[in-house]
Amino acid sequence: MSNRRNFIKTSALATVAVALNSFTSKEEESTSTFGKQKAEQNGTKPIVISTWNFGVKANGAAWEILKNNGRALDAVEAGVKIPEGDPAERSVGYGGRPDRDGRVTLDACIMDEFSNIGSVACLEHIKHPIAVARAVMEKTPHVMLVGDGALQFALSQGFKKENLLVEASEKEWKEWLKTSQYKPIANIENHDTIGMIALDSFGNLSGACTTSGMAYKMHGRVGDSPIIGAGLYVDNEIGAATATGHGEEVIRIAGCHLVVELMRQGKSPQKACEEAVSRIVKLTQNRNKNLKDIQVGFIALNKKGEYGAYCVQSGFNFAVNDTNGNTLVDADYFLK
Ligand code: SD4
Repeated sequence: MSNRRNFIKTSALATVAVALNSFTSKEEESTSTFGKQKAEQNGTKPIVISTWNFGVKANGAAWEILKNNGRALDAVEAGVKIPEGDPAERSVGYGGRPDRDGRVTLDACIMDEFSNIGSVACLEHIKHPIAVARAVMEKTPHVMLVGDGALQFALSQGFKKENLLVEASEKEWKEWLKTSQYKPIANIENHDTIGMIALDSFGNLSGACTTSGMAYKMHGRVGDSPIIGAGLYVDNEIGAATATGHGEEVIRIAGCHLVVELMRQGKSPQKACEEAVSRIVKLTQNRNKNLKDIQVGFIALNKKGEYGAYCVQSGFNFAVNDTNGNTLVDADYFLK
């Protein structure tokens, strides 16, 4: 009996080992494919765009990689890690506002030029959820891990368990508990999700998106940001898009996939973002909801390095870094 148990245990371990080996070779394969593309560097001018004010600093980190002929995937990961690691940024990573139970739960996803994808949702105690999302992409046969499972995986990969609730966020949360009024506010202080999309000098696109989500959300609530197709989408033949704002509305229209598909149909990044926002406007009106209570912003980039952005109401901005420098731009909006 015990022999049989040992056999089962050993063969289960052997299966895991084989599976892990096959992931490693998948990863190596994609790296070497990229290596081939490196040899075929095509003179594309790199560009990176990202959401909100903190996009400027984040773009700076991404640009360091892009300008040295690095890969867009590495650039977007390095870029979004800047606000993730900054405790003064209170809506992403370390320092993010907690849910209504006082728990900081993080959502993130990443997508590369080969359509490899990785995502984590409702992840606690890990400062850089984007790096865990990348590990999900590169080291597991899955595309998404959530909650405790995501944390266990992160710890197994050597990520450090940390307290992410900073004093200022805890103080605000305790104030909020006095009324416990739940009205998700996005866009009020220019500091929400960071979504970043980039085109490298090999003509390849990648994207990353990371957030602590809506402050004081229900525990376990997941928004659009870790959902491939909603908060982020990349198609290396066409373009990339990422979103910020009320995640429920972005998920409802599978927002970023829609933006990329509109670009596939020939729309410019600007027109594609406008049409996705008009879809949200229409569905909000059909459902008799007040548009004034909603903010969603999209940014998009195509294969030629053209970009665009659009949102429901004023207040959304994004940062663009290319060979001309790094600038913050106010996005055009629907509710005038
Ligand atoms: C979410 N989209 O969790 C995120 C939050 C955000 O501007 O971007 N707020 O729904």
